[in-house]
This record gives sequence, structure tokens and C-alpha cells, in this order.
Amino acid sequence: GFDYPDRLNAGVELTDAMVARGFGDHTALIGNGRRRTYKELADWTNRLAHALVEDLGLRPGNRVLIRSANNPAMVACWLAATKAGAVVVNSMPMLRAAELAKYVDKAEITHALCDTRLMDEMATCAKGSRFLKSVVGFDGTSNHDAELDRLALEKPVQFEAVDTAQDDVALLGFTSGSTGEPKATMHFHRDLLIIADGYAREVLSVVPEDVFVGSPPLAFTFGLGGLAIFPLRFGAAATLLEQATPPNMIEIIEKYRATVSFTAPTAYRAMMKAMDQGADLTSLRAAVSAGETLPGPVYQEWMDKTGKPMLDGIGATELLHIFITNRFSDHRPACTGKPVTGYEAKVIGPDGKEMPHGEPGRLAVRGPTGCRYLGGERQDEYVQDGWNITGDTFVQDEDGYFHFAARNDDMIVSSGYNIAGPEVEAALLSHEAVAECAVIGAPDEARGRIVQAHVVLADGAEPGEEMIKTLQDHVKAVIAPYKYPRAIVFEETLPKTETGKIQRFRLRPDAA
Ligand code: 3SK
Repeated sequence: GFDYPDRLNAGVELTDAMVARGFGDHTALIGNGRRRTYKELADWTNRLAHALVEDLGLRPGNRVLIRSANNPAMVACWLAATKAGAVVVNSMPMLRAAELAKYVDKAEITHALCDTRLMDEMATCAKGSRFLKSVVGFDGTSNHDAELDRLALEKPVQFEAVDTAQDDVALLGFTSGSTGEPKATMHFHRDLLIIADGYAREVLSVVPEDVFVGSPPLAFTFGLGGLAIFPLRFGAAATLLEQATPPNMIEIIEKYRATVSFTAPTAYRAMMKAMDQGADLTSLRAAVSAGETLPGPVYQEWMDKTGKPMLDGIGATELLHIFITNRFSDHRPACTGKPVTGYEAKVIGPDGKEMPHGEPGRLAVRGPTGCRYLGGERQDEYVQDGWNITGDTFVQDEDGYFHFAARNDDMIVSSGYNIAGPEVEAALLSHEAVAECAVIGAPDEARGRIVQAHVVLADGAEPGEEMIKTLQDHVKAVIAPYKYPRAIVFEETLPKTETGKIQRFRLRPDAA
């Protein structure tokens, strides 16, 4: 089990407590061409926390939205708000005003800290908001040249952090689920440490000499764990990339001799191609793959090229981080492995009973972190008898290893991004030329899946290349551009049940 004191503040544990443990001079963050030590990070976050409380009126329990790409300033804002007892919602730069407004309304967000380069959509969102009291810009380029930086500059480097309980909520992770309606999952201060003291310690054996690199946004709990919490918990260094493309990751790996990487199989494939052209990834001792299932050939190629296993893992925003994983000493191709210590997993049938080994069913998990939906809606669907019922279909083999089979909802995982089909449908339907549509994930070599829309046009609308471009641009304008349908197929009608429900599965090219 995990034994934490009753009073616990994760923001302090990852900064000032690390200085107290002798890591003050170690590099904590690398980004925007600068290095910051743990002492510098502690001072920076303490100054920011003063500004949040004294200038912006932040009070314990207030919900704070942070809008930024991955950079040191985003990490500093998150830690500062956590020290000040706030409940943080990290969000991605691509979100549009309407999507931000859903977060703000659902989480009753009072304060927003926004990279000044991303202020436009934030300001639009703030205009009509009945919850937002304060929106302040910070300088994501780390030049301290924005309002929040100026407020923080004059403040003392010591801050009396809010005396939070280990089970006070520290973080809200938004997940769009199968409906596209975002839902917030609540995570305690202790949960932020459990994922490090569990998975990162047991499976990755993180040491202070480690240098982390990766692509998932800090707005996803996968990224927040892998690129901030895990390195900071063990005195290691986190490199943060605003544009985490494979070439940019390679540059960082070579320059800083990075040792631990977190990304999705698509990016690993691109990096392995670059190895053939001379890219040097030999410093990596741990390559974690998650977000989409790791195909056997990608695992094998990594093994052949590096002599080490790529560590496939599965997690969920609901459970905060990875709960089933391969290990250095216990790994198999096309297999997700076994539960992280402290977690239990089983495969269940429609009646909730455990399936025999070899038979597919829904993956159910329980352990020290678990799902608590804000507002409780859908809680009883996700958590039954203490088991978290995930949206994935798995098979457990005779030796107890878990193998991914399918997602049993309409989520499309494309290049590591979770995209809810219904949300893309709603965006398409808001265009006058679209009469009906159904969105599916079509298999794609480079991205795993792509968003493919099947569209019935309104009378008078002309199908063709021009219409495809018009509809794609329309979707990019109303929701985050990465969700746009890369393929659009025009149809006369859509397959439907007798009761008129669209049968999306019949449109899937790989449908059974
Ligand atoms: O497997 C995932 O998609 C995931 C989600 C949230 C946190 C961590 C992971 C690996």
C-alpha cells in the first residue's frame, strides 16, 4: 500500500520537498532553450502562488484552467495553483472557445491562466461566462513578459502552501467519453504521487540521472504523469517540447541524451525510420508506448534496433495513469502485459461475470486510483462493485497476460488522440450542406486510425473535392482542428436499424 501523511500537497512534494531532499541544484525542467533547477522551480512556483492568491484572489478549492502547449511555464502554473490549494484543469492549445466554455461550465472554473499566444479563444470563452472571474496571461516562452509573470516577479520566494489533505481534489482530468460530451474525473493530491510511487518506480525504476522526453500534452493525464510528475518525483529532468514532432524529439534525445520516452507507436515508427538515416536514440533506456495499442511489428523492430523492449501500457483518464503494462523483465509482442502492482484486472462478460481465459470481454480494473466523475453522472456505469469498467475489450491469456482487442465505443484513436465520433458528427451537421452523417475510425497505416465521415448531402449540395475541403475547413473552425475528418465519403443513404438508429459498425471497412 501507499502510506502518505494525512496532510499532503502534491505541488510542494514535487518542488520544495525535492530541494529539501538535496536536489536543489539538479535540473528539473528543460524547455524554450533554458534549464531550470529544482531550486529555481520551487522559487518560481512560490512567486506565482503568491500572485495567484494576493493579486487574483484565488482561494483553496477554486478551479483553475491552464491553457498552454507543453512548456516549463505551464508546469510552473500547474504546480503554483496546486500549492495554493486550487483544483487544476489543464487544457490543450487546440481547444476552441466553445470547447473551453464546456470545461468552464462543467467545472465551474473561476480562474484561467493562459499562454498569451493563445489568448484569443480564451477571451471569447470568457466573454459570456458566468463562472470565470479572472483570466490572466503568462509568457509561455519563459521570458517572463506577461501580466502573471510581472505580478510574480516582485513576490517572495517562500510561500506557505495550503495545508491540503491527501484526499483533497487537486486535478480534474477531462475525458470526452463516447458521447463527445466532456466529463471531468477528480484526482486527489495523493493520486498524483501514487502513479509515480507505483508505476514509475516499479516499472521504470526512475533515477535522478534520468532525462524524460515525449509528446503527449500535459493536458492529458498520460502526459502530465510521464512528462512532469514522474521526473519531478525522483529528482530527474523533464524536457518539454511545444511541438513534439518525431524530428524534434530526436533532436532533444540526441542533445540531452534523454533516457525515458513517452509517446505513441506512430511516433516510434517515425523515429525508427530516422534511425536508419543515422538518428542516435541509444541513450533511451525506457521507451513507453501508450495511447493506442502497440502493434507487434513495432515492438519487434524496436527490439531488433535497440535490444530493449518497448513498454506497452494501458491507462485511462478515469484511473489517472497506466494500470497494465509490460516490464523490462516480462514482456511479449502484441500484448499489454500484467497489472501494475496494487492494481487488479479481469475480463468480464455482459453479465459482469469473469470470462474464461482466451475469451474477449470488457476490461475491469481496481486499485489505488479510480474513477470519480465530477457531479457523479455516469459514476455507477463506470464503477461497479469497486471495479472500474473501462471502454476497452481485452482478452486474458492462459498465462494471465492481457491483450487489447478493440474499443467498445465510438472513440477514434488517431495518432494517440482520442476523438469522439459524435462530436465530429455534430460539427459536420452544423453545416447547411450536410443532411446526415456518421463518423467512424478507418484503419490507417500512419495514424492507426483516421476520422472518416460518411455524409449524405442536403438537396442541391454538390459532392466533390471542393465540398470535401469546405466541410473539413468547417469542422476545423468549430472544434479543435486535429479532430477534422481526413476522409469524407458521400453516400445516398446511411445504414440504419428499423428504429432509425445509424449502424456505424456497418460503415467500418474492418467490420467483422
Ligand atoms: O492508455 C491511455 O490512453 C492513457 C490514458 C490516460 C492516462 C494514461 C494512459 C496511458
